[in-house]
Amino acid sequence: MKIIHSPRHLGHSGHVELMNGRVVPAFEKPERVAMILNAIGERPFGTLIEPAAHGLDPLMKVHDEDYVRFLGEAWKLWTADGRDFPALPSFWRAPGMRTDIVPKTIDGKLGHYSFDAGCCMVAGTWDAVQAAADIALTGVDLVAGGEKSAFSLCRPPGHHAHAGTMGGYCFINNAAVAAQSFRDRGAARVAILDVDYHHGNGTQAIFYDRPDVLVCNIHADPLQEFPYFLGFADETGAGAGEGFNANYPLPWGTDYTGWSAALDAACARIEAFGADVVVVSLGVDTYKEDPISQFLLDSPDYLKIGARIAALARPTLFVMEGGYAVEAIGVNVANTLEGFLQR
Ligand code: OKP
Ligand code: ZN
Repeated sequence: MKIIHSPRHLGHSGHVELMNGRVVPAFEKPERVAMILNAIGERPFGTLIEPAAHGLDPLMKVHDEDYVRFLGEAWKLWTADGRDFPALPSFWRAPGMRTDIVPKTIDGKLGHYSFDAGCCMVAGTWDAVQAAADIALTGVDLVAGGEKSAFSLCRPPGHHAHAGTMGGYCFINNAAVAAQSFRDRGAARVAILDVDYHHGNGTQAIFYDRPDVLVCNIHADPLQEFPYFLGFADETGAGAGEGFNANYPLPWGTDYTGWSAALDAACARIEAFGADVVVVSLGVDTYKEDPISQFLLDSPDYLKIGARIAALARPTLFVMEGGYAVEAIGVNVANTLEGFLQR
């Protein structure tokens, strides 16, 4: 299996987030990728390759043009105001306020284009974000070109990003960009299987009214967990997309027994859909020691997850999302890929 990676993610570092009301170093940090590369390097299945540049057009097929432009200029606008520290949004709309206004100044724009304070920006953020999208698109090149599978080692992650909104550490929705690219290269039916601990609200929203991309999400119940305001079981799609979105919310404390029942249900859904290709939003923050999560999966469970996904017997692109237990993230990702390849 080819693993697509770029050192350009290293530019997205030194950023912060809000945790329990305090500013803390971001959990979504460069060490995550280093640990994954270490673990993969110790096993025989991976060939590391660099992404090819694909430009911004494939991003704008799932994102708004003005949003992509904003991401590209945000750091310049922030520093033009004399600030030499990381940029963080802290103002948002409430229901009832104007939605038809895009503020002219950077603080207003940061609020307009985000839904939380989870997307801190530094000088290298935009370059890292573009590299991650190229990593996803290079994975599509490989799988659309006939490889059975590939692993796009994206960082930052993407599944919380909406068409015009960043949030939850995510700027560009790498999995959505990949799914759209598969469609554009002739796949009639694309399934996205999101196994990250958090609901992939952005991915759901992007494809919500479309019948050509089935989105299945297994995640912590939003009544208890981020992103709180989307990801419930009664969200099944809209219009032509009715029936093509499936959510499997699970309570805090879910172990592999409960989690794998949802995986089986999601896989049955993907089989019934007749997916030509599967994009896996691979988060391993379901791990029992994850510092921001409340599920109880253990490292050997990821071998079984990989094997179950392989049993779908479809071309498969793994796209990296979350996982914050740095000491175990590598083993958990490598186990998933190994379980997939051994089946
Ligand atoms: C991104 B991905 C802690 C509060 C939660 C958002 C979590 C984003 C997870 N500061 N912040 O789905 O792994
Ligand atoms: Zn997550």
